[in-house]
Amino acid sequence: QEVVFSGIQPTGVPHLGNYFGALSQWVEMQNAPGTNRQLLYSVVGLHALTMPQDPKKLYEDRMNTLASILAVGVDPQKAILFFQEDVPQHAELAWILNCYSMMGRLKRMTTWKSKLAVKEGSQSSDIIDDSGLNLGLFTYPVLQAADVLLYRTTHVPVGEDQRQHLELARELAQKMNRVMKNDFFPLPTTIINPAKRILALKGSPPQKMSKSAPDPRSRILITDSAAEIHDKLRVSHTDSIDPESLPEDHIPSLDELSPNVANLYTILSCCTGEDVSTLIPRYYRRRYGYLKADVAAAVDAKIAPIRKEYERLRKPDGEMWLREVAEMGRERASAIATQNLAQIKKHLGINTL
Ligand code: AQP
Repeated sequence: QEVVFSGIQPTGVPHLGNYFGALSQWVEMQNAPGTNRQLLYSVVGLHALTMPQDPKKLYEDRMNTLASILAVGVDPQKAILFFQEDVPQHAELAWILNCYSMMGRLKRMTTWKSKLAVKEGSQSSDIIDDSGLNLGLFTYPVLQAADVLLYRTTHVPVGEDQRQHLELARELAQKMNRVMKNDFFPLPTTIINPAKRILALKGSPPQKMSKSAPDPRSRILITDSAAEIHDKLRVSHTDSIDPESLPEDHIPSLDELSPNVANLYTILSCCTGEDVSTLIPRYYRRRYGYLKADVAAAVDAKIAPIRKEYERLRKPDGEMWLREVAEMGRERASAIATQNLAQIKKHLGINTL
Protein backbone atom coordinates (compact mmCIF):
# COMPACT_ATOMS: atom_id res chain seq x y z
CA GLN A 1 0.00 0.00 0.00
CA GLU A 2 1.14 3.54 -0.74
CA VAL A 3 1.55 5.71 2.31
CA VAL A 4 1.86 9.45 1.71
CA PHE A 5 3.15 11.85 4.37
CA SER A 6 3.65 15.58 4.06
CA GLY A 7 3.94 18.39 6.58
CA ILE A 8 3.80 22.14 6.85
CA GLN A 9 5.12 24.38 9.60
CA PRO A 10 2.63 26.55 11.48
CA THR A 11 4.76 29.64 10.95
CA GLY A 12 1.98 31.75 9.41
CA VAL A 13 -0.74 31.51 6.81
CA PRO A 14 0.58 29.56 3.79
CA HIS A 15 1.70 31.51 0.71
CA LEU A 16 1.63 30.73 -3.01
CA GLY A 17 4.91 28.76 -2.72
CA ASN A 18 3.45 26.48 -0.05
CA TYR A 19 0.27 26.18 -2.09
CA PHE A 20 1.78 25.34 -5.49
CA GLY A 21 4.78 23.49 -4.03
CA ALA A 22 2.86 21.31 -1.59
CA LEU A 23 -0.77 21.93 -0.62
CA SER A 24 -2.23 21.73 -4.14
CA GLN A 25 -0.54 18.33 -4.50
CA TRP A 26 -2.04 17.19 -1.22
CA VAL A 27 -5.49 17.81 -2.66
CA GLU A 28 -4.65 16.24 -6.02
CA MET A 29 -3.40 13.07 -4.36
CA GLN A 30 -6.51 12.92 -2.25
CA ASN A 31 -8.79 13.30 -5.26
CA ALA A 32 -6.93 11.00 -7.66
CA PRO A 33 -9.42 8.32 -8.66
CA GLY A 34 -9.02 4.61 -8.01
CA THR A 35 -6.06 4.74 -5.65
CA ASN A 36 -5.56 2.88 -2.42
CA ARG A 37 -3.41 5.41 -0.65
CA GLN A 38 -3.16 6.26 2.97
CA LEU A 39 -2.69 10.00 3.27
CA LEU A 40 -1.20 11.70 6.32
CA TYR A 41 -0.97 15.48 6.35
CA SER A 42 0.51 17.19 9.37
CA VAL A 43 0.95 20.63 10.87
CA VAL A 44 4.44 20.27 12.31
CA GLY A 45 4.60 22.47 15.40
CA LEU A 46 7.75 20.86 16.83
CA HIS A 47 9.62 22.12 13.78
CA ALA A 48 8.34 25.64 14.37
CA LEU A 49 9.99 25.67 17.81
CA THR A 50 13.40 25.70 16.15
CA MET A 51 12.85 29.44 15.56
CA PRO A 52 11.84 31.97 18.25
CA GLN A 53 8.04 31.92 18.69
CA ASP A 54 5.53 33.87 20.73
CA PRO A 55 3.29 31.20 22.37
CA LYS A 56 0.01 33.07 21.76
CA LYS A 57 0.87 33.73 18.14
CA LEU A 58 2.07 30.17 17.63
CA TYR A 59 -1.24 28.83 18.93
CA GLU A 60 -3.11 31.09 16.49
CA ASP A 61 -0.80 30.18 13.61
CA ARG A 62 -1.37 26.48 14.26
CA MET A 63 -5.12 26.97 14.00
CA ASN A 64 -4.68 29.23 10.95
CA THR A 65 -2.57 26.59 9.25
CA LEU A 66 -5.10 23.84 9.95
CA ALA A 67 -7.88 26.09 8.61
CA SER A 68 -5.79 26.83 5.50
CA ILE A 69 -5.29 23.13 4.77
CA LEU A 70 -9.03 22.53 5.01
CA ALA A 71 -9.75 25.66 2.95
CA VAL A 72 -7.59 24.46 0.04
CA GLY A 73 -9.71 21.30 -0.10
CA VAL A 74 -8.12 18.62 2.08
CA ASP A 75 -10.93 16.38 3.34
CA PRO A 76 -10.30 15.13 6.91
CA GLN A 77 -12.37 12.03 6.18
CA LYS A 78 -10.11 11.03 3.31
CA ALA A 79 -6.78 12.13 4.76
CA ILE A 80 -5.45 11.87 8.31
CA LEU A 81 -4.98 15.51 9.18
CA PHE A 82 -3.26 16.15 12.51
CA PHE A 83 -0.87 18.18 14.62
CA GLN A 84 2.55 16.51 14.83
CA GLU A 85 2.94 17.62 18.46
CA ASP A 86 -0.22 15.70 19.41
CA VAL A 87 1.52 12.42 18.56
CA PRO A 88 4.54 12.06 20.90
CA GLN A 89 5.99 9.15 18.92
CA HIS A 90 7.41 11.71 16.43
CA ALA A 91 9.76 13.06 19.11
CA GLU A 92 10.61 9.58 20.37
CA LEU A 93 11.56 8.30 16.92
CA ALA A 94 13.50 11.52 16.27
CA TRP A 95 15.63 10.77 19.35
CA ILE A 96 16.28 7.25 18.10
CA LEU A 97 17.24 8.54 14.65
CA ASN A 98 19.48 11.21 16.21
CA CYS A 99 21.53 8.37 17.63
CA TYR A 100 22.15 7.07 14.11
CA SER A 101 22.75 10.46 12.44
CA MET A 102 26.23 11.79 11.87
CA MET A 103 27.15 15.37 12.76
CA GLY A 104 29.21 15.73 9.58
CA ARG A 105 26.23 14.81 7.42
CA LEU A 106 23.92 17.26 9.19
CA LYS A 107 26.46 20.06 8.97
CA ARG A 108 26.30 19.79 5.19
CA MET A 109 22.53 20.39 4.98
CA THR A 110 21.88 23.61 3.07
CA THR A 111 19.22 24.82 5.52
CA TRP A 112 21.71 24.63 8.40
CA LYS A 113 24.38 26.31 6.31
CA SER A 114 21.95 29.07 5.34
CA LYS A 115 21.23 29.77 9.03
CA LEU A 116 24.97 30.06 9.64
CA ALA A 117 25.23 32.46 6.74
CA VAL A 118 22.35 34.57 8.06
CA LYS A 119 23.95 34.66 11.48
CA GLU A 120 27.19 35.90 10.02
CA GLY A 121 25.32 38.43 7.93
CA SER A 122 27.18 37.19 4.89
CA GLN A 123 26.53 34.86 1.99
CA SER A 124 29.52 32.72 2.84
CA SER A 125 28.82 29.59 4.81
CA ASP A 126 32.52 28.96 5.35
CA ILE A 127 32.55 31.17 8.41
CA ILE A 128 31.34 28.80 11.06
CA ASP A 129 29.98 30.23 14.27
CA ASP A 130 27.12 28.10 15.52
CA SER A 131 27.35 29.11 19.17
CA GLY A 132 24.08 31.07 19.10
CA LEU A 133 22.05 28.53 17.12
CA ASN A 134 19.87 25.97 18.87
CA LEU A 135 20.29 22.22 18.65
CA GLY A 136 16.75 21.74 17.32
CA LEU A 137 17.67 23.69 14.22
CA PHE A 138 20.63 21.40 13.67
CA THR A 139 18.62 18.19 14.01
CA TYR A 140 15.57 19.59 12.16
CA PRO A 141 16.08 17.22 9.19
CA VAL A 142 16.23 14.25 11.57
CA LEU A 143 12.85 15.18 13.06
CA GLN A 144 11.57 15.49 9.52
CA ALA A 145 12.90 12.01 8.74
CA ALA A 146 11.12 10.73 11.86
CA ASP A 147 7.83 12.29 10.67
CA VAL A 148 8.13 10.42 7.41
CA LEU A 149 9.49 7.10 8.65
CA LEU A 150 7.11 6.79 11.61
CA TYR A 151 4.28 5.92 9.22
CA ARG A 152 6.46 3.74 6.95
CA THR A 153 5.83 6.32 4.28
CA THR A 154 6.39 5.45 0.62
CA HIS A 155 5.74 8.88 -0.99
CA VAL A 156 6.41 12.45 0.15
CA PRO A 157 5.04 15.37 -1.89
CA VAL A 158 7.12 18.48 -1.13
CA GLY A 159 8.56 21.57 -2.77
CA GLU A 160 11.98 21.53 -4.42
CA ASP A 161 13.58 23.10 -1.32
CA GLN A 162 12.98 19.91 0.67
CA ARG A 163 14.71 17.53 -1.71
CA GLN A 164 17.92 17.34 0.34
CA HIS A 165 16.04 16.63 3.56
CA LEU A 166 14.20 13.76 1.96
CA GLU A 167 17.49 12.32 0.77
CA LEU A 168 18.56 12.16 4.41
CA ALA A 169 15.28 10.39 5.30
CA ARG A 170 16.06 7.77 2.67
CA GLU A 171 19.59 7.29 3.99
CA LEU A 172 18.30 6.90 7.53
CA ALA A 173 15.69 4.38 6.37
CA GLN A 174 18.45 2.31 4.77
CA LYS A 175 20.68 2.59 7.80
CA MET A 176 17.92 1.62 10.23
CA ASN A 177 16.98 -1.35 8.08
CA ARG A 178 20.60 -2.51 8.30
CA VAL A 179 20.71 -1.99 12.06
CA MET A 180 17.36 -3.70 12.59
CA LYS A 181 18.26 -6.44 10.11
CA ASN A 182 15.05 -6.24 8.10
CA ASP A 183 13.22 -4.07 5.56
CA PHE A 184 10.91 -2.38 8.02
CA PHE A 185 11.22 1.05 6.43
CA PRO A 186 10.35 1.48 2.75
CA LEU A 187 12.61 4.04 1.04
CA PRO A 188 10.38 7.09 0.66
CA THR A 189 10.10 8.55 -2.83
CA THR A 190 10.06 12.33 -3.12
CA ILE A 191 7.38 13.79 -5.36
CA ILE A 192 8.34 17.29 -6.47
CA ASN A 193 5.59 19.40 -7.98
CA PRO A 194 6.42 20.63 -11.49
CA ALA A 195 5.84 24.17 -10.13
CA LYS A 196 8.99 23.53 -8.06
CA ARG A 197 10.05 26.77 -6.48
CA ILE A 198 8.08 29.99 -6.27
CA LEU A 199 10.36 32.94 -5.61
CA ALA A 200 9.77 35.90 -3.33
CA LEU A 201 8.26 38.93 -5.10
CA LYS A 202 11.06 41.09 -3.74
CA GLY A 203 14.72 40.69 -2.95
CA SER A 204 17.91 40.48 -4.87
CA PRO A 205 19.13 37.88 -5.49
CA PRO A 206 15.63 36.44 -5.21
CA GLN A 207 15.10 33.85 -2.51
CA LYS A 208 12.25 31.35 -2.37
CA MET A 209 8.95 32.79 -1.21
CA SER A 210 8.89 32.26 2.55
CA LYS A 211 6.47 32.76 5.45
CA SER A 212 9.15 34.12 7.74
CA ALA A 213 10.91 36.57 5.39
CA PRO A 214 10.85 40.01 7.05
CA ASP A 215 9.05 41.85 4.22
CA PRO A 216 5.37 40.79 4.09
CA ARG A 217 5.13 42.18 0.57
CA SER A 218 7.54 39.50 -0.63
CA ARG A 219 4.81 36.85 -0.39
CA ILE A 220 1.18 36.43 -1.38
CA LEU A 221 -0.82 34.58 1.25
CA ILE A 222 -3.62 32.27 0.22
CA THR A 223 -5.92 34.50 2.28
CA ASP A 224 -4.89 37.85 0.76
CA SER A 225 -7.64 40.12 -0.56
CA ALA A 226 -7.81 41.12 -4.23
CA ALA A 227 -6.47 44.57 -3.31
CA GLU A 228 -3.52 43.12 -1.38
CA ILE A 229 -2.66 40.81 -4.27
CA HIS A 230 -2.73 43.67 -6.78
CA ASP A 231 -0.64 45.93 -4.50
CA LYS A 232 2.01 43.28 -3.83
CA LEU A 233 2.36 42.47 -7.50
CA ARG A 234 2.41 46.10 -8.53
CA VAL A 235 5.52 46.72 -6.41
CA SER A 236 7.13 43.35 -7.11
CA HIS A 237 10.65 43.32 -8.53
CA THR A 238 11.24 42.68 -12.24
CA ASP A 239 14.39 43.87 -13.99
CA SER A 240 15.67 47.04 -15.59
CA ILE A 241 15.30 45.83 -19.19
CA ASP A 242 12.95 47.90 -21.32
CA PRO A 243 10.76 45.15 -22.84
CA GLU A 244 9.93 47.33 -25.86
CA SER A 245 13.63 47.39 -26.82
CA LEU A 246 13.87 43.57 -27.07
CA PRO A 247 14.30 41.89 -30.49
CA GLU A 248 11.08 40.88 -32.21
CA ASP A 249 12.45 37.72 -33.75
CA HIS A 250 13.51 35.85 -30.61
CA ILE A 251 10.97 34.74 -28.03
CA PRO A 252 12.96 33.76 -24.92
CA SER A 253 12.44 30.59 -22.92
CA LEU A 254 11.72 30.80 -19.19
CA ASP A 255 15.40 30.15 -18.38
CA GLU A 256 16.50 33.10 -20.48
CA LEU A 257 14.40 35.55 -18.50
CA SER A 258 15.62 37.18 -15.31
CA PRO A 259 14.51 35.17 -12.24
CA ASN A 260 11.98 37.72 -10.99
CA VAL A 261 10.26 37.97 -14.37
CA ALA A 262 10.35 34.20 -14.91
CA ASN A 263 8.73 33.85 -11.49
CA LEU A 264 5.75 35.94 -12.62
CA TYR A 265 5.24 33.63 -15.58
CA THR A 266 5.54 30.58 -13.33
CA ILE A 267 2.88 31.95 -10.98
CA LEU A 268 0.60 32.79 -13.90
CA SER A 269 1.07 29.33 -15.37
CA CYS A 270 0.33 27.68 -12.00
CA CYS A 271 -2.88 29.69 -11.66
CA THR A 272 -4.23 29.27 -15.18
CA GLY A 273 -2.83 25.86 -16.11
CA GLU A 274 -1.44 27.36 -19.34
CA ASP A 275 2.09 26.43 -20.32
CA VAL A 276 4.72 29.19 -19.96
CA SER A 277 5.67 28.70 -23.62
CA THR A 278 2.17 29.93 -24.50
CA LEU A 279 2.27 32.78 -22.02
CA ILE A 280 5.66 34.32 -22.84
CA PRO A 281 4.79 35.36 -26.43
CA ARG A 282 1.63 37.02 -25.09
CA TYR A 283 3.45 39.48 -22.82
CA TYR A 284 6.94 39.59 -24.23
CA ARG A 285 7.92 43.11 -25.39
CA ARG A 286 5.05 44.68 -23.44
CA ARG A 287 5.61 46.70 -20.31
CA TYR A 288 5.72 44.56 -17.16
CA GLY A 289 2.61 46.29 -15.85
CA TYR A 290 0.44 44.22 -18.23
CA LEU A 291 1.93 40.95 -17.06
CA LYS A 292 1.65 41.97 -13.41
CA ALA A 293 -2.01 42.95 -13.77
CA ASP A 294 -2.88 39.61 -15.36
CA VAL A 295 -0.90 37.66 -12.77
CA ALA A 296 -2.80 39.53 -10.04
CA ALA A 297 -6.17 38.75 -11.64
CA ALA A 298 -5.25 35.08 -12.10
CA VAL A 299 -3.99 34.73 -8.52
CA ASP A 300 -7.15 36.35 -7.19
CA ALA A 301 -9.37 34.04 -9.27
CA LYS A 302 -7.44 31.04 -7.97
CA ILE A 303 -7.47 31.90 -4.29
CA ALA A 304 -10.82 33.69 -3.92
CA PRO A 305 -12.71 30.46 -3.01
CA ILE A 306 -9.91 29.43 -0.63
CA ARG A 307 -10.03 32.82 1.09
CA LYS A 308 -13.81 32.58 1.49
CA GLU A 309 -13.66 29.13 3.03
CA TYR A 310 -10.79 30.16 5.30
CA GLU A 311 -12.76 33.12 6.62
CA ARG A 312 -15.72 30.84 7.37
CA LEU A 313 -13.49 28.40 9.26
CA ARG A 314 -11.87 31.13 11.35
CA LYS A 315 -15.23 32.31 12.76
CA PRO A 316 -15.88 31.16 16.39
CA ASP A 317 -17.96 28.10 15.44
CA GLY A 318 -15.29 27.19 12.88
CA GLU A 319 -12.82 26.80 15.77
CA MET A 320 -14.94 23.99 17.26
CA TRP A 321 -14.75 22.15 13.97
CA LEU A 322 -10.99 22.65 13.79
CA ARG A 323 -10.61 21.04 17.21
CA GLU A 324 -12.78 18.12 16.16
CA VAL A 325 -10.70 17.62 13.02
CA ALA A 326 -7.49 17.74 15.07
CA GLU A 327 -8.80 15.20 17.57
CA MET A 328 -9.97 12.83 14.85
CA GLY A 329 -6.57 13.11 13.14
CA ARG A 330 -4.68 12.61 16.41
CA GLU A 331 -6.54 9.38 17.13
CA ARG A 332 -5.97 7.93 13.68
CA ALA A 333 -2.31 8.97 13.43
CA SER A 334 -1.59 7.77 16.99
CA ALA A 335 -2.97 4.31 16.26
CA ILE A 336 -0.46 3.80 13.43
CA ALA A 337 2.42 5.56 15.21
CA THR A 338 2.03 3.53 18.40
CA GLN A 339 2.06 0.26 16.54
CA ASN A 340 5.03 1.14 14.33
CA LEU A 341 7.15 2.57 17.13
CA ALA A 342 6.55 -0.52 19.26
CA GLN A 343 7.92 -2.63 16.41
CA ILE A 344 10.92 -0.36 15.90
CA LYS A 345 11.77 -0.54 19.62
CA LYS A 346 11.49 -4.30 19.50
CA HIS A 347 13.83 -4.49 16.51
CA LEU A 348 16.31 -2.32 18.41
CA GLY A 349 16.06 -4.32 21.62
CA ILE A 350 14.60 -1.49 23.69
CA ASN A 351 11.16 -3.03 24.20
CA THR A 352 9.96 -4.20 27.58
CA LEU A 353 6.29 -5.03 27.38
N1 AQP B 1 8.74 29.09 -2.29
C1 AQP B 1 8.34 27.83 -2.34
N2 AQP B 1 8.11 27.24 -3.54
C2 AQP B 1 7.66 25.96 -3.60
N3 AQP B 1 7.41 25.21 -2.49
C3 AQP B 1 7.62 25.76 -1.29
N4 AQP B 1 7.45 25.30 -0.04
C4 AQP B 1 7.80 26.27 0.84
N5 AQP B 1 8.19 27.38 0.19
C5 AQP B 1 8.08 27.10 -1.14
C6 AQP B 1 6.95 23.97 0.29
O1 AQP B 1 5.88 24.13 1.22
C7 AQP B 1 5.85 23.02 2.10
C8 AQP B 1 5.68 23.48 3.51
O2 AQP B 1 6.81 24.23 3.89
P1 AQP B 1 7.12 24.49 5.41
O3 AQP B 1 6.15 25.43 5.98
O4 AQP B 1 7.20 23.21 6.13
O5 AQP B 1 8.57 25.05 5.49
P2 AQP B 1 9.42 25.91 4.53
O6 AQP B 1 9.81 25.12 3.32
O7 AQP B 1 10.55 26.43 5.35
O8 AQP B 1 8.41 27.05 4.09
P3 AQP B 1 8.49 28.58 4.36
O9 AQP B 1 7.30 29.18 3.80
O10 AQP B 1 9.80 29.12 3.90
O11 AQP B 1 8.40 28.68 5.92
P4 AQP B 1 9.39 29.33 6.94
O12 AQP B 1 9.59 30.74 6.46
O13 AQP B 1 8.69 29.28 8.25
O14 AQP B 1 10.66 28.55 6.94
C9 AQP B 1 7.12 22.21 1.85
O15 AQP B 1 6.80 21.07 1.09
C10 AQP B 1 7.98 23.15 1.05
O16 AQP B 1 8.80 22.44 0.14
